[in-house]
Amino acid sequence: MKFMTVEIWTDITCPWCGLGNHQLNLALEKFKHGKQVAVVHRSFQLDPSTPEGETWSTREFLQRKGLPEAQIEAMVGRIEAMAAAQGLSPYVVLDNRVGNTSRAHELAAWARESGKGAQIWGKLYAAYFGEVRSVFDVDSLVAIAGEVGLDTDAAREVLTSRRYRNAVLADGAEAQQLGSTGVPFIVLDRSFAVSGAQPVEALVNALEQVWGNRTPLAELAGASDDAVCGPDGCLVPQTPDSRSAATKKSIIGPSSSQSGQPHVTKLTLISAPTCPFVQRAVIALKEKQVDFDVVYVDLADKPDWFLALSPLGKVPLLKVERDGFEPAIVFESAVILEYLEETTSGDKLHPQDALERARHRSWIEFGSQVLIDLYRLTTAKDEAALDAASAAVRDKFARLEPTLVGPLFGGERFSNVDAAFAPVFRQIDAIETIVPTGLLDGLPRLGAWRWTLAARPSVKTAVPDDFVQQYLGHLCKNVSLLLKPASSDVH
Ligand SMILES: N[C@@H](CCC(=O)N[C@@H](CS)C(=O)NCC(=O)O)C(=O)O
Repeated sequence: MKFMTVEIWTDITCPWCGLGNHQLNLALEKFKHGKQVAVVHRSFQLDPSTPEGETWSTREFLQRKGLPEAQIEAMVGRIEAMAAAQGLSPYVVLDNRVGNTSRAHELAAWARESGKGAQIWGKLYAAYFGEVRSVFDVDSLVAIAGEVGLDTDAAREVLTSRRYRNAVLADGAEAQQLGSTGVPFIVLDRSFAVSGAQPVEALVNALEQVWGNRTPLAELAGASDDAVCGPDGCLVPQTPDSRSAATKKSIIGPSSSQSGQPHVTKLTLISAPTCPFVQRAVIALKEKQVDFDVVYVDLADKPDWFLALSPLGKVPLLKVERDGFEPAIVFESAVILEYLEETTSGDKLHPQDALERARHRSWIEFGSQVLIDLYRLTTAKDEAALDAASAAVRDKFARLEPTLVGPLFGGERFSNVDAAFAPVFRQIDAIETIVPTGLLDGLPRLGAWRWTLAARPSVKTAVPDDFVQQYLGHLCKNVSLLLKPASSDVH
């Protein structure tokens, strides 16, 4: 099953961006493989140096740039008319306010990690251009987060801690590396770039071309990048009709094999931020120092393209793009580990000896069962279920204890079994920030292994830095009995 990644870089108060984002959504509805497209929203701040904490009337802002009133009215009138023609009405550009958009981007970067990138960007544009609401201050942004179903306390923490500031800057830097000077900037499968808010038909055309042709594309005639906002302001075509239905082309990297030898060119891990099975693959990729991209999905609201790709409706999925081949999907975490071991360079994470290797595979499967027991433990609805799940985990840990060599599973070398169990201990660590579990009591080798894994850089960086908050948030939402201090004597 094929699928395509579409990345869109935009700013928030940029009028072409709201329109470009909307036109991309319309194009994906028209594109016959739209359900097989993963859209990744990325940040591009047109003027990161704008002072924070202040806003200005957009009209005055444009006047201060030296634009005559009549020109401003004509320019904005045309943008508003084009927006209205696409169903965006009201679309208030001039009687609005501008300011530093960093915080709104930080909120969006965080929401992307929860699989809510499309929702938050849609809501930010609707709030700003449609309802003339502020997208600059913490309280307004927290309210917007709540309206797309994000946890408002967590959103406030993200906005006040500024933890996502660097992620926003990194997004912008990446767009520049890819050749963007303004936004909106849309990149299809990292092989074709569309600059400016292009008409829906042009976007559908570009999607079809990239879908059907993964070799470098011929230059399309009549390139138009005039519906674009840059650091110095927004350009407007003379008339809407003067804009060509063609798209600007830019090949970012080679997409066909020169040698005829198949080899991995790009790996994308389709993930959820707290999934322990996903972490196994992330840890292995980091241990092997293999580059990869991450696309998050919201498992509570699985997108159609994901359901089309995932035979079991689960993450992780590994999308593998090789020169000269259709992209392929590998599913099941243990199989992904095997595939990485066989195809990537970097440290080997399986033993050389066939019997030892088979033993390691057996213990990885055992680790999957422990994760299932832990899931039962954290979702138990009554004391009996809680006791049974707790006993199942402790029994399995007791069986594991004598097989551990230490400090890692098989000795000094990191292996796939370590990658498989690190997420088990991470979940226990998170739970134990609230209640003791006693799951590792009396198991000194497992205890030492747990801390060795927790200190490992590949393990530490395998999750978003608010993992504990997100994971415990899920447990609280499910009213986990485990988190009730009254039940802590059971485990
Ligand atoms: N056996 C699978 C388990 C993967 C799994 O359970 N993933 C969970 C998230 S951690 C999932 O996608 N659940 C969604 C669902 O079951 O609807 C593997 O090892 O990859």
